[in-house]
Order: sequence, then C-alpha cells, then structure tokens
Amino acid sequence: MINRRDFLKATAIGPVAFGLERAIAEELPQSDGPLVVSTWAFGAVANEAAWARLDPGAPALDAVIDGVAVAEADPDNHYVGLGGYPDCDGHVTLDACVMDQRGEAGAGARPGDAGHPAAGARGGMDRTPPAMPGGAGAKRFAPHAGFPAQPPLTTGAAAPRRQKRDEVGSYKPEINAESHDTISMLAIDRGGDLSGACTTSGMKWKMSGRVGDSPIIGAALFVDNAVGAACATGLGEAVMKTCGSFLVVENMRRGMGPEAACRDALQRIADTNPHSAELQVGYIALTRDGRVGGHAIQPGFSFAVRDGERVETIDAPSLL
Ligand code: SD4
Repeated sequence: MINRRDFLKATAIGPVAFGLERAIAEELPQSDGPLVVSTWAFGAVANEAAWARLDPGAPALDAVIDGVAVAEADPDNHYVGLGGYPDCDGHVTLDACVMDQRGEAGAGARPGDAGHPAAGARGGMDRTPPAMPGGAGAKRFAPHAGFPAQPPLTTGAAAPRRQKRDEVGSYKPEINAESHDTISMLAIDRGGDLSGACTTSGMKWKMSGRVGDSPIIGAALFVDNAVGAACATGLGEAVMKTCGSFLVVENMRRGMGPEAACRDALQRIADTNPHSAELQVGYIALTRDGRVGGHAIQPGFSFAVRDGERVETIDAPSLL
C-alpha cells in the first residue's frame, strides 16, 4: 500500500493540496495468450493495429512497431510523431526506442525528420552496432535504414504554437495535457515473447536540444523476457533520474505484481523529487505470464489493454 504520510513528507506539501486518497485498483485478470497494452486511452486505436499482427502470430516486436506507428502517423496527435509539438525554436524533434525479447534495443534521440522513429530505432538495432545514434548522424543513417526524411506535418502550424510559447514565456509541463501524450506499448506474442516500443515528440516547447526519457533504455522502456516489461509516459526527467522502467521490471523480478511494481517506482520519484506533486509520470507493466498493471502519480492517467477477450481502457490508480 502507498504510505500517504511518507509521500506527503517527502514532497513537503500539506494534505490540503491532495484531496481524498484514491483506492488502489485490484490487479487485472491474467491473459494466457497474446496481449498488448499501451499508454493513454488513445492507445486503444494503436492496440488494434498491434493486435492485427499479434493475433495471427507475428512477433511482439513487429506488433508494437506497427501499433505505435498509428499514433506516429496521426496528425491530430500533438505529442507523438509528425503531428508533434515543436521545441522552443519551432522544430519538431522526435525520440523513440524499442526493445525485444533478446534484450536487444535500439533508439533514436532527435533523429531528424524521420516520421516513424520507433521503426527507425528498430532499423538501427537490426543494422548498426550503436544502440542510440542521435542528431546529425542519426539523420544521415535514416535513409539507409529505409526511412527517408519526412518533414513534420506541423511545420506550417509551428509558428502559431511558437507564438503561444513565447506568450507563456517558458515551457512548463502540463499534467495529463489534453489526455494525449507519449505512446509506450508492450506486447506478448503467441510464443510468449515480450517486446516494447516508446515514441514521442517530447514535452511541447521543450528546450532546444532536450532529450527526454523516451529514447533511453531502462528509463522509458525495459524488457526482460524472463520477468516482464515496463514503459513510461510523463515528465522524462523524473523517469530518467530513477531509471523508472528498469526499476519496475526489477520490482517484478523481486515478486511484485505489475501494478505494485509501478506504484513502488513512482514512490521512488515521490521520495526523491521535491516537485513530484506537480508533475505526472505513469508506468504500465506486463509480466511474462500475462498480467498487466499501471499506476501514476496524478489522477487522470489511463492505459489500454487488448487481448483475445478484452478491449479495455483502464483508469490507473494514482499516488495522489
Ligand atoms: C518526455 N516522456 O519527453 C516524454 C514526454 C511524455 O507524457 O511522455 N509525456 O519527457
């Protein structure tokens, strides 16, 4: 159970700010076949694309890449892919990573105009030794991996957004912004193997050059085929500084269920970050034996689950 008193002590703010404690949801039912789970309610659409691969027997890695590609291609999703919000200079820069059942991983930090950075990260994983090329080198490599430059759809729309940012004067993370955020996805396939992908345009109006958690293995995503997998959404700096997804998987290795494992990793943020009451991080997790769970710091985070029997969006419990 969450120790609310400890949380309040660690965050050094009074109970008035919090309202009532929320109940902790019970662990969700176990699945004995393929399953896909992704962050936020909009993940449900992406899950369908992943399920279309998983159901007939495709590997989990193929499924998650095709799944998140749906969000990456959606021009109305302003936190992922080509429709993403630009940084403070008006440039859309995308971060992504993938990890598979072998523990192989690939990532791209701001790889330029690659519209589908998760597939690009997989291309890098398959074809080059570096796990995380970034910047100009990643941009040069992209066409060789089959990802020709593709200008962001929002280039034209960047100017008004930048103007808005200039009005605001700084970038401040918005909790559960528009309920649309980074997509992180985990899947287990018919062979019982796990994979995951995470893809984002990062915090809107972020500092030019900022790299978030989303391309960092162990932060936004971690897969250990013998144990389970976990992934993140929310303020990347808080996730990175606690090796969030790695910690969730390690918690499951030590016997915690997926929801408890996520909750414990969030408590780590609450215990160490004096600003934790003002930021959002959400984790989802999947065990090797088909149990899923999720948790967040703030109310408002949801995740989408799809298996042979369920098409569900679940409101995650939260520390606050
Ligand atoms: C980042 N983690 O760049 C991403 C953004 C995100 O919910 O997930 N927002 O920090």
